[in-house]
Amino acid sequence: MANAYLQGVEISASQFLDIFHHYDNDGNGYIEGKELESFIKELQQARKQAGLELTDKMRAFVEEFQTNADAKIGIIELVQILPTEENFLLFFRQQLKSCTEFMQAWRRYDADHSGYIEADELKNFLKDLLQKAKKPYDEKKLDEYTHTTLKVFDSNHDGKLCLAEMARLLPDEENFLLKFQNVKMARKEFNKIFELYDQDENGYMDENELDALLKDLCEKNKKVLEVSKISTYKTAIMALSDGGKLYRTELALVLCAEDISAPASL
Ligand SMILES: [Ca+2]
Ligand SMILES: [Ca+2]
Ligand SMILES: [Ca+2]
Ligand SMILES: [Ca+2]
Repeated sequence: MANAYLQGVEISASQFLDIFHHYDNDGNGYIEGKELESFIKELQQARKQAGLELTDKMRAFVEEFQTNADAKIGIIELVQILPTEENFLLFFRQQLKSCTEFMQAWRRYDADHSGYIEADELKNFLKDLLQKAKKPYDEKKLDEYTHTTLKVFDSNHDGKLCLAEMARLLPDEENFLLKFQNVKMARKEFNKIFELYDQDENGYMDENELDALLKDLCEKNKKVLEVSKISTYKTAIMALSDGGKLYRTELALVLCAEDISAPASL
């Protein structure tokens, strides 16, 4: 039982995952509304039963969210309040503070440019994070972390992470990719748009071409995207590019709803 884990003084990474999935009833990657209500209630009960006080972090969390009906918390918020044995998920947060940093990391670790972070690439990512944080680890731990991280973020269960899945590592206010999820296009339409805005027809977007595209896109989707954030969007998306050359497959990660597996140079 996931709520029995809440009594624990320390929770393992996989127990933590069970807890998250247990309370995220609808599986949308967030604990919100009724889910959050029952999480808070059961957290308080479990601590009481175990003869433990709420920790300061838990108390602050309860105070902040108990009365906030619109609140939704992601996995990183949860990992920060539960006494998890290894808070390895927090290493991501420490390294990826902005959407631009996130996109740069994506570009680096999607080594085969498949448009996905597969398990072996995720493992390299985690290895670097652990080394940067000067955390001791062995091969077994690394495999466990990789497995857990994959399970946490792989919402569609295809065994690899797409950009939108991985972007849940970002704080919400930095995660404009969530918004772009709502303006993604079918492959055919995306290709048309790409050709239209690649004005010099050299097969990639430069910063000015992307700027023109984003302006029109924001104008057309004012309810979702923010015109005032165009330069933020642009900087982050350009971080996916190959030294300022944004090819079709890279832009497709953000704007195309379908899997576009054509070679980057087409
Ligand atoms: Ca949910
Ligand atoms: Ca890959
Ligand atoms: Ca996936
Ligand atoms: Ca161009």
